[in-house]
Order: sequence, then C-alpha cells, then structure tokens
Amino acid sequence: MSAVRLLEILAPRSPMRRSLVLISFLVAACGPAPREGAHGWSSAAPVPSASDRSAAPDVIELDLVAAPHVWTFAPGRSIDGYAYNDSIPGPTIEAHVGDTLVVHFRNELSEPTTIHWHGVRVPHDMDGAPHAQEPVPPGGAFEYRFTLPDEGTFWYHPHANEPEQMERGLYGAIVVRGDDEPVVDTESVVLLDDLLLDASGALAPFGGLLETHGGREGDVQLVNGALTPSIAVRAGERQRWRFVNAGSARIYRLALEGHTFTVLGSDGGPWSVPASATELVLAPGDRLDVLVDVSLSPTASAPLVAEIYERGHGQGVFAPFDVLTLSATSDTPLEALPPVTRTRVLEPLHVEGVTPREITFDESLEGGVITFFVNGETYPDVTPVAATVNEVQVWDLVNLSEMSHPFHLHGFFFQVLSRDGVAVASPTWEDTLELHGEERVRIAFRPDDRPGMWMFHCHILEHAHGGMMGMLELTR
Ligand SMILES: [Cu+2]
Repeated sequence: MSAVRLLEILAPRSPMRRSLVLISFLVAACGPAPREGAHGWSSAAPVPSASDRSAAPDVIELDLVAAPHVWTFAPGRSIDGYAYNDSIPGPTIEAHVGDTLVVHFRNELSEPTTIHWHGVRVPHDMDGAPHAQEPVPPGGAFEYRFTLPDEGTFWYHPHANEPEQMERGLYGAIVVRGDDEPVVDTESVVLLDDLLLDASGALAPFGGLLETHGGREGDVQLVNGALTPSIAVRAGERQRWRFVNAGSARIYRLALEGHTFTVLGSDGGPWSVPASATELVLAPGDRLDVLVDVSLSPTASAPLVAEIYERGHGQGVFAPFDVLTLSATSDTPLEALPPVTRTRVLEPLHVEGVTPREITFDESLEGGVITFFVNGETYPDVTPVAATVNEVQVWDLVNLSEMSHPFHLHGFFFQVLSRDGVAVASPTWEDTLELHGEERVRIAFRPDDRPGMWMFHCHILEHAHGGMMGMLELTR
C-alpha cells in the first residue's frame, strides 16, 4: 500500500468514456491518442499486442527471453546486466481485463530463474515462486498462461536470486485496462530503480553485512532504466503516470515541484474516488497510478524530487535527489482538462467473528550474522499458515524491529483495516504495504479458490533472500 498525503477527496461525478487504442511499447508512453501538440515520453519501437477493445477478450502472446545484456543507462555508462528481450525495463505488457496472457519464456542466463507476476491473481502454478514451480534452468523454457482478472498496474520480475537478477535489470510492467479509463494526453509507466556501482563504474559486489541488513540502495537513480531523464511536456497537458517501485530496498517519497498529483489507484486498481496528494510514497513492490496536470509555463521546468525518507535504523536517509525533470516546450499551453470523476465501489470485507492471526517480522544480529524471522522462524524452515479457500483472513502484521519491512502477499489482494489500532477509513486493494518499524497493521483478505502454497515476504530483496519469507498453505 503506497502512502499518499491527501489534500482532499475529489467529489464523484459521472465518469467519462473514451475509446482505447492499445499498443504496447518497449519502455513507456502508451494510452489513447493525445490532444494535438501533447508530448509523449521517448520510447523504443512499439510492439503491437492487444487490439482495440470493445469485443471479446483477447489472447496476448509474446516471447520473453531473459539473457545477459550490456545495460547502457546513460551515454557512455554501462554495466553487465540482464534483460528481458534485450530491453531494460522489459517490454510493457498491455491488456484489458479478462484478456489471456501467454508468455513463451526462455532462460538464456547462466543461472536458474522464474517469472513472478507481481499483483496478478494468477493460478498457483503460474506464480513463479518457490512451491509454485521449479526454477527454469539455463537453456530451459516455460509457458506462462493465465487470464488477467483485474484492472491495474502490475509488474513482472524473477523469483530466484532476486537481489542480483533484479539489480541487473530483470523487471517490466503490466498495464491492465478497464472499460472506463480517464481521458489523458500522455500515459507512461514509470519504473523506479537504482544501481549500486563501485569506483570503476561496474556493479558493486553483492552481499555483505551492511547490504544484507539495510538492503541494497544504489547511488544511481533510474527511471525506466535511464539516468534521471528530462521529459518534454506541453504546458497544460494531462499526464498519467503508473509508478512501479522496482528497486531492491529504496523507499521513494516523491514530490513534483509546483504540482499536486491526482491519485487514481494503487496495487489492486482504482480507488473508490480519485484523491489529491502532494507527495507519494512507494515502498519496494508498490504501485501508484496518478494524474499530473502540467502547470508549467512554456519553456519552464520542474523536477520530480525524491525527498528524504527515514525507514528506521538510520537506513534510507539520503539527501533529496531529482528522479526526473519535466521540461515544457515553447508551445502554447493546452486548456486544462476537467477533474476526473471516475468512481469504483469497493466493498469492505466482513470480518466479524474472524479471529485475527498474528504474523511477526523480526531480525537479529549476533556474532556478525544477521538473521531474519517471520513468526520467529527463518525461511525455508517456516511453519505454513493454514487457511481454507473463501475463508476470510484477518492478519495482524507486527514488526518487532525498528526498520520498515514492505510486506508483500502473493496471489491475493488485501484491505488494510487499521494501523496501530487506528482504523483506515476507505478500503483499497493492495498486495504490498510498508510495515513501519515497530508497527502493527491489521489486514483482511478472502483467498478465492486457488489452493496452493503461496508466499508472503518482505519486499526488500535482501531480507526476503535472507529468510524473511513465510508461506500461506491454502486448501479446499
Ligand atoms: Cu525487510
């Protein structure tokens, strides 16, 4: 669950409709045709995927190859990375609710890997996680096939040797549209990431006590695989940004100088009503879907700034830095679009009579060894949490440590009921939330009929890799 500082809840009005032209781009810049003169983001060649949507569900089929890749993230600067289809990020997969995705995956890495479809409610054997499938060996292949049941912004990444495979560039976005998308001029996926380099400009070695403890936070800030890009915009235009925090450990707290965001939704799709926010907080794994009405004069610019964010134990305290710069062209401003009035009914789960389960997260440092715990146990030696399909679950997530741990549940969306005993007013659907140091968060979810051994874990990759991972054993 990404946090936002709310200014106001926008009053619901009758929603607008628009026609959809679905084209998948390798990097970003998608959505409906912009008004004349609006500026899209730079992008690589488009890859057609889904057709115009008003009829039956489509099958979106693509080949995806994970392979070594020389990652040039800025002119003259590159590292030995990994990529899907020689692109970092990997191709943006665009679809409509109900479409079927078929991915012919091939592993051309020298190590095993899988693909996890973060946030997509996939069948258990498509989840790409431990207990869901065997890792695909070097030279091996696997076919992922599932429907996309929910509207929203999702992403895909390996669930094997995550700290290294994701740092090297294996991640991409999935955009699933509904029937009633707001009118915008430009739409982009904004994948946030950072790289930790050594003095020679190569990837710094992986591991070590500090990195295991705090997570790997880099000093090179990337948007869609490139170093702090400058984005040409037209004054007055409306941009839709689908943020994904694809970094290993950094929590982003973002503000756009002179602007407020209109937040449309988060992990599990649209909120009940859009909300205005002056800042956005995204923990690793989080997504936020926002509108930006560009209120710049022609030729003026504004930085998207990552502000200081303290996530406990002195971790995550950095000077503010620019994530990207918006630069207005000299074109005359476009007329502002009216507020978005889309609404969605989000029913609260009925949790009366459900006994909460306590799930604790902790860490210890003894004799120079750091150990991570879920309910006092370290993955893979953990006792599964047993549950029955369709049985409402109420979990009290309790962080016994001083550091934030972004909790991620595979397979199912949850609602946050309360934080440290304070009720959360309007429910949203989430798959990731930042569990603050020493915080207690009550969540609820109703696992539908997809039995199996599902994972939940901290999304600081070094922590999950170090054993901060539990299992939900769902049976009929
Ligand atoms: Cu953690």
